[in-house]
Amino acid sequence: MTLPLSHPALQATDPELAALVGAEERLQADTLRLIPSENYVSDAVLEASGTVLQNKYSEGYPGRRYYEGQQQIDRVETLAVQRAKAVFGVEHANVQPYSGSPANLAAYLAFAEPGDTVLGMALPMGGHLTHGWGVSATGRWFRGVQYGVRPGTGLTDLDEVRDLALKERPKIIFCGGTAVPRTIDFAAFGEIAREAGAVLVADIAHIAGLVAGGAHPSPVPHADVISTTTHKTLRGPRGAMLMSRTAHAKALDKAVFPGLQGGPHNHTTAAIAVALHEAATPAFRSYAHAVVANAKALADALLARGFDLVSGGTDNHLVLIDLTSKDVPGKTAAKALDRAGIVVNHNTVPFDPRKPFDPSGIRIGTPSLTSRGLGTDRMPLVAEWIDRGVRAAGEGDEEALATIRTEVAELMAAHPAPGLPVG
Ligand code: DSN
Repeated sequence: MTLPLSHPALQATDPELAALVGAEERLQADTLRLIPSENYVSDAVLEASGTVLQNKYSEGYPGRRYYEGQQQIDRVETLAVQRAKAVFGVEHANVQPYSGSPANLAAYLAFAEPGDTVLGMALPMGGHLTHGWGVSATGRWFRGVQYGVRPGTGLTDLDEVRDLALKERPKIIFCGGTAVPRTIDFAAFGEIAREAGAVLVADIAHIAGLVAGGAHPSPVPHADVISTTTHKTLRGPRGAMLMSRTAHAKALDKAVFPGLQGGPHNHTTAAIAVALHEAATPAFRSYAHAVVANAKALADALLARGFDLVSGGTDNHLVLIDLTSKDVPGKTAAKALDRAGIVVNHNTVPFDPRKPFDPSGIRIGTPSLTSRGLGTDRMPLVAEWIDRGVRAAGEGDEEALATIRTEVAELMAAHPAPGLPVG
């Protein structure tokens, strides 16, 4: 294996680990990565997250720390906060949450007491574990009430949301999720939350980059709180942010620190600042729109090949394929596609008769392939590979999968990924 020259110290100190990193770089370079929550960060984001900012402890907030020596750290965090406020048009931003789940937990800590009712989309319908789903601490320590989608259309049932909100009077309503292929109606959720006297938390983790780039409507001014990770369509490091109006700033900040976390990960804060700097550029705007155009083109090409898509298509970066009519379970398809160099995840579909660990669907998305410069003209080919891969999965045809893998690697070689030292 050729190790990348950019990790000489790692190679000298720990060749075993360096080899694993090198192999992962190769894998990310050679494969068609369709997991909608993944992406490729830029070289600048990667560099920022590997700096000496790693060495600092800085519990507290800029100007109010429990440690000295914060001259530069305060500036870094202030820069990230200012950029988040500008990119998303919000009054307040907290860039310290370690990731999406702690960010959402902070919202609970700020606005609810244990045992209180919260309303969120059910996980099998496309929601997130931390929106009150039973196996999560949020579903064990709070009373999670869940809404879903309409059986016929696969679209969020806003009538059900309103009925549940008025009946259950939740302290918090979550909108957003992990498998929502359509535009989230933040205005409607905002109205329901106001009517029910609940705090609306818009979890935009999946679509943050689309919101930043103007390719999805913004939750501002409808949501009281906006929660997001920074590493999905936003193309930043693994981290998260909470944003709100000034009125909620104190409660959220207190919930993040000292409520839930200790020292912020300053190297991540720096990389978030860089990602937000990139997200403010016209190039990122084009990227966000290209992600959506690619997803629509891919959905159309899959429909043309007889695939069933939850909600019939997509408005964003994500496509949820129901493989029931293909008679291939989601996990079998996902594993076969992986062997063909196409990386997806198995996923439940709404009203799935199968078990979550071996569900009926696969979830795909276009953030990563768009970061590599693939355009709508390539989506019919991607759909063809998925079609051939799923068929091969059903027939146990390993040769067909190996052929696709060669074709995928060839196309990927022509589209080098940002942040990777190998082409
Ligand atoms: N697990 C993430 C996703 O893949 O959507 C959400 O937390």
